[in-house]
Amino acid sequence: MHQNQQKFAVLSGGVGGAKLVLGLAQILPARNLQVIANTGDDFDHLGLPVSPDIDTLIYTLAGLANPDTGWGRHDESWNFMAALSELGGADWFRLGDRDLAMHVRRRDLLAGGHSLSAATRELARGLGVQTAILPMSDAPVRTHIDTADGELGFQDYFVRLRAQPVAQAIRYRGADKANAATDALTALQRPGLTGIIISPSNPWLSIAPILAVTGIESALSDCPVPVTAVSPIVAGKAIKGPTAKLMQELGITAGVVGIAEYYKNIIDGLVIDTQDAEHRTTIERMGISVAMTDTIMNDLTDKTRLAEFVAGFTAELRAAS
Ligand code: FO1
Repeated sequence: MHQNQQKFAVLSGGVGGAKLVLGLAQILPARNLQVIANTGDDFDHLGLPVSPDIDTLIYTLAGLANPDTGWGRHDESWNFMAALSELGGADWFRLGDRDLAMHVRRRDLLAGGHSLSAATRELARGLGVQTAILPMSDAPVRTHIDTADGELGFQDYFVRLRAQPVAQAIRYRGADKANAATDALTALQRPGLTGIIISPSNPWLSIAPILAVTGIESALSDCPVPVTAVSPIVAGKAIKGPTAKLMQELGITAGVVGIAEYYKNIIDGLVIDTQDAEHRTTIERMGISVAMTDTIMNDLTDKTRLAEFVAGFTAELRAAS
């Protein structure tokens, strides 16, 4: 099937996931790409509703993302943070002057009665983003980390404490009471869908919260189309910094086999890097189809190429099903 008839729903969280979404946005018309965003990283900070993974998707697709950090904007200034710091305010979570507008406007929209889905639609539209960015739920879900120092909110743990505390467990607070957002569920049940793609986000931090939301995992298993995941880990590493430490502390085997183990009841296909060719048979024995390519995304060409590869592989699985 020609690329521009292909339709995909994508699950994405974090910086890594947004890279593949940008690649997919290069090859698919906006109406054929719908992204279900993790909201487990969300938190209220300085009285503002911050939704990092939604904003990373909006900024990335708007061409505004900070290329070095992956979060926040590249055209940023920091006067607000400097002034807040002078006043003894919390400056551990860096809110740029332009980024601040995003959180203030989201708070206005939510206070005005908009759902998170509707507010996100409004914010994305304001920045010229055509692709649908769909929060996994309009109810609050919060990723918490159990540590020896007690239970911490994700941003407290990950940013304020620089992921130093030793992690004992990850919890997705509120997920069992949260229903999948209507738009997100509709995207997973869309007629004519070629497949569902799970972006190369960290499964335990960025995809698990989405799957924990009531209705999402069953929508994936009920869907008649293939589900393809892209491994965020290459040769046991490639996840930068604290996340690798967190996985280790949780006793989660890093590497593509750990990824396959985690997803094995949910996915039909897994895209791994050629550097992990030795693990192909082990993963295929789990009943997962494996495709291999260079999965490292440094520039837009890489992102577009990987998007074409993943879309093509998923279309093949669809044709074979
Ligand atoms: N990550 C940091 O490591 N330090 C920060 O100061 C920081 C600020 C920030 C502000 C807005 C936003 O949308 C994201 C921000 N992030 C920051 C990233 C955030 O912690 C995300 O949750 C991670 O990128 C994981 O998805």
